[in-house]
Amino acid sequence: MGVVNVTPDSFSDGGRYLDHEAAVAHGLQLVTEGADVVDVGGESTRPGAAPVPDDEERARVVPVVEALAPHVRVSVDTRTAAVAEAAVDAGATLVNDVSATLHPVAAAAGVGWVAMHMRGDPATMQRDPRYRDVVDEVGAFLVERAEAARAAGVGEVWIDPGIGFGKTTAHNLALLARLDELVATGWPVVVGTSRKRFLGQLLAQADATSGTESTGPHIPRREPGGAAAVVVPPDDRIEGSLATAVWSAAAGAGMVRVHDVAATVAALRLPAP
Ligand code: HH2
Repeated sequence: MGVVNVTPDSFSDGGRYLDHEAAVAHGLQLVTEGADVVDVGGESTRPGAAPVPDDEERARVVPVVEALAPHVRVSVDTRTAAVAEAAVDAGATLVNDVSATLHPVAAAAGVGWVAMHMRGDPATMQRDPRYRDVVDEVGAFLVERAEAARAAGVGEVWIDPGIGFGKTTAHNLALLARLDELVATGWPVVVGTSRKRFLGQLLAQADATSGTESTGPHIPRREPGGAAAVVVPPDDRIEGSLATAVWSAAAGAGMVRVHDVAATVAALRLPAP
């Protein structure tokens, strides 16, 4: 699944594809690079992001979905029923739902649904998230959501642990380390680690440990807003994105949601050892 963010403020590509032509061209480029699904979103869900009015989100997403749908399977990345419905009318056949509440829309429209786990909402989710056992809690939540969707009549249901959505780096790593437990639920699994902040943190740490901090391969920087952490910026997180995509696929995930489609497809095509 390749990502097209039609937003001014997404964490890794905000503003690059807000323009209609640029968004469509990027989506088509991802198809030539090997994406099976293109995920079109009109609202950033990065930590601290403010909600976008429904009309605005719909106006961003629908024309891009319409233009891409004849060429590739399109999913709509939204947590708003009206936007999901409009995108399905425009040709989307998968609702990628970070709120895990829109299964009635998918059931009524006869399309697929991705249920993602998020703790709280984007505005507040990274304020001290805590779990007793993150893998057990996320897994139980997703299975309950998937069963509700199946009971409501959704034929194609995916579950997604929601890497970075109300989770610390340790939580994200636990979910990846024990991804096989989510796979063992029998529901097909989607994973989205691409360019996420925890990778920026881990890459900066790895460079520091190997003594290459000042000479590369990455250039870490202090995060904006006076935050104390030093991280590798989003465009420079490719190694972490690829390593975790390959790891996820090897653990049994059926789909990975990525920005760097060509590199991910090449990495996933490597013969298994
Ligand atoms: N992550 C993001 C958005 N949508 N959907 C699923 N199913 N899984 C994810 O992990 C996931 C998602 C966040 O990434 P991005 O779209 O690049 O950024 P932003 O939310 O800032 O637009």
